[in-house]
Amino acid sequence: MAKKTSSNPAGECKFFVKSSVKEFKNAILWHLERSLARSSVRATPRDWWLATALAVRDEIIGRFISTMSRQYDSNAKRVYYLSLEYLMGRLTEDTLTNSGLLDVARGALKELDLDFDAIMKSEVDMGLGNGGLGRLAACFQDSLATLDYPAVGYGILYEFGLFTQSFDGGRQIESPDNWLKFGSPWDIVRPEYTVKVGIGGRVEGTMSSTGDWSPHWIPAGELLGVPWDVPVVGYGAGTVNFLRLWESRATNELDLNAFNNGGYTQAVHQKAMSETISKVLYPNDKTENGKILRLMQQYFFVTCSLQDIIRRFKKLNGNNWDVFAEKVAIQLNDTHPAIAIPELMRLFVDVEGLGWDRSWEICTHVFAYTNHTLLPEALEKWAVPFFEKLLPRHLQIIYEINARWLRHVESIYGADSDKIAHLSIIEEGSPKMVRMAYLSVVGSHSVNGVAALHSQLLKESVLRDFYQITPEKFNNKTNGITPRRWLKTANEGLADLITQTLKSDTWPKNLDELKDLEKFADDFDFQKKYMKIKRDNKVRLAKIVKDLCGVELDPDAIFDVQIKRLHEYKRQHLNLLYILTLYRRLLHNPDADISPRAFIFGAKAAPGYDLAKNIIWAINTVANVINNDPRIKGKLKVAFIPNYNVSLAMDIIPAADVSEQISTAGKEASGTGTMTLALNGAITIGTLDGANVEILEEVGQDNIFIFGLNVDDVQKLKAEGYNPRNWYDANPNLKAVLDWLVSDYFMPGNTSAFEPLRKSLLDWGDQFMVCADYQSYCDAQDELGEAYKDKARWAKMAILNTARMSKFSSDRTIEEYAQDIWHLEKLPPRAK
Ligand code: 26Q
Repeated sequence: MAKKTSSNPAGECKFFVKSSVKEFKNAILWHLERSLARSSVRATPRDWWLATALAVRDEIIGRFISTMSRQYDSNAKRVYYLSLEYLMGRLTEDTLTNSGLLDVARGALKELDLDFDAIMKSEVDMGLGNGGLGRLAACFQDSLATLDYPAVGYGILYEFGLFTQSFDGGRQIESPDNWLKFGSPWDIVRPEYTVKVGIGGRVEGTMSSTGDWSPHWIPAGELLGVPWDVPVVGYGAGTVNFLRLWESRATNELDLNAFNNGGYTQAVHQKAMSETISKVLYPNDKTENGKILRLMQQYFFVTCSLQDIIRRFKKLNGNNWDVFAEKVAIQLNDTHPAIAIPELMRLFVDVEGLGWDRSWEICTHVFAYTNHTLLPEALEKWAVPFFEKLLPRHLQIIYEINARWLRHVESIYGADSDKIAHLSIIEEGSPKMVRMAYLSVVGSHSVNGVAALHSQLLKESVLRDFYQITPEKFNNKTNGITPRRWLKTANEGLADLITQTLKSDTWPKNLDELKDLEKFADDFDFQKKYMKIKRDNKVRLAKIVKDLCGVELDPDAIFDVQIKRLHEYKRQHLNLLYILTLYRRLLHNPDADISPRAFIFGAKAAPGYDLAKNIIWAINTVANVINNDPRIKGKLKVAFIPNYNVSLAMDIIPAADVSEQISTAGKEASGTGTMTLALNGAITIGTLDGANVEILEEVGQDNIFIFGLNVDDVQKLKAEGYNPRNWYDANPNLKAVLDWLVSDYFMPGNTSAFEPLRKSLLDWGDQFMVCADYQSYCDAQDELGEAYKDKARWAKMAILNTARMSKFSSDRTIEEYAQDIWHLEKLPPRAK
């Protein structure tokens, strides 16, 4: 039995924050009156949420301050996580969980006659991210604080997060997510750390007293970066780190100059331009080349963060640059912050007056780069003329980095022009492009992928030439998810059952303890309790689905869930083809003995991604027909939940029976939804792609449904010349459902509605091999449907999935980063 309280002090669950229900209730009432000027009689649910948030903020602020002074006093090394996205979701409930105040707050609100869950729903999601990459950054912050690592997450305080999605006639409509409209109790402004940011202009040079040419940048304009800190409370509240998010503002000087010259409107325009930079998150989760504002966002938050890091460093270490890499580790979350490499060079060489070689030595010791994609078309590139206009000095520095790098390449391969062209940071063409991934590899000491398969494929494909020259840089860090949010907060029923069964409450910090659940996998009593919790969660989700989609779900049906961004490579349309197949089968034989199914989707499409939007429309249209067809007696339901976000994920995941992870093999770098779902007892149906490979290793082949082509098969089939028409002609079911989709049946009078979807498969090459995987997917789905009929078998599978997910705690991932890449020491709080 895992009861680690005495042998594992780090796992001890003593919370640093303490408060009684009565004290907490009084604090809420105090804030309601003093901070919000509200009487309890007139308070709205939002007022109550805000007062509760302020009360918990008071409780953690002491820990926040003591963490900062401890990190400062010890002059410890810190890791700085640079990410353009943080998909945090709601903060209050998770902060309550991590500070140990959840029961206290629940009790306090109950004494006030309020429904805790309803009050918590007043908080708007902090949706400053697109999907997996942004959510990973959020999970990492939670783990860093929980494990007592000194860390700061840097990013942008977007005024508008990812767009809000609704449906009109089944089609996606986007509207702005004005999440900050009424402010947030979790953002603390730090005006004293405001920094200046230059933009545009030209490079001038002066000859130094020693006869060296020293270039410097004369920017054409300047703006300000104002930092807002969001506290990140570790589980147990021993360490409270923070996210520092930058807001762009116009400088007063700029306004005044233009104003004095009579250019009032110009002044206002410039102010608006400056403040546009942090206005909105780009809604693409694959690179969209060519948006200059995006490059400005990247540079803006990178220079703000680096200036902040250098300020902090100097305060403690003066100009002792020799120790910089002993105090600072910087992780680049994809190439989005890669401009940090030339920017740190500029700050060292031009501003601090360090020589090039010494600066480069420090830089390459400080930076590490995480890659999140294998799709070559998604690798970020910026046109050289853009750089020239926006960041002329950085362009020079990139050219210098490249020249030195290519000299190194030449020293290995000789004057092999092919090799040099392949490895150059600058891609020839018109216009020339800066390859940000190459810049990141050259400027970092570590390059990692996010799942074992992905890291392997990186070495074999997109970064092969780099791997050959510097194999020691390449490593894997399989992603993880925080069990605090994704089990303890999201699935309280299951969390309580685990605590009771293991007779231990330390598992949220030590997920390996879950392995001890294995011995209950066959225990009838435990199975019953486990499946009762699942059913309760399904009842709750069914209510949400009814409210949001108007669709009635049967809690005894299989809840089959696909929640992720909408992408052809993720193949939501393969799922749709199976739904059509089942529907047809039922129409042919309404009494067919199939397990009733509820297919549940959540997915946003990038606003400019037409085919993704066509797939959404198709799913909604088919859903509408199926849900209203009395002939199939409710055996099949399809619900597309609008505006999928972190909060909805927390409602959906605990209620899922089946997790759809059906990307084309070799395309999904990792996938993290797959981990949250399996932890909550959903059985994966998936391809051998990304993290699925490692999930299979952990749960064993009896507890997962694997189907389809693997990476080798995909490559082979491509090489042979894949022709989707052959698969269509050879498979009557596939043919039937694809033809059905464009018939009058689903969209009377508009048979061309889903032509793009059909054509993408039959006429445009079926790039993601939907046709090739169709039959094998249907077979796996049918097998899964059969397996569900055996309740004991299903319960065992679900329990074993929960028990065997410990590898995928983001604590494990962060420990690996800390040891292998950052060489970072923990700084635990002083004893209480
Ligand atoms: C870049 C330039 C311009 C505009 C947008 C972008 C952009 C923005 C976001 C490009 C990519 C993203 C996000 C990518 C992402 O979420 N990738 C996912 O990362 C997860 C965490 O590692 C993996 O689990 C997923 O497999 C991967 O798709």
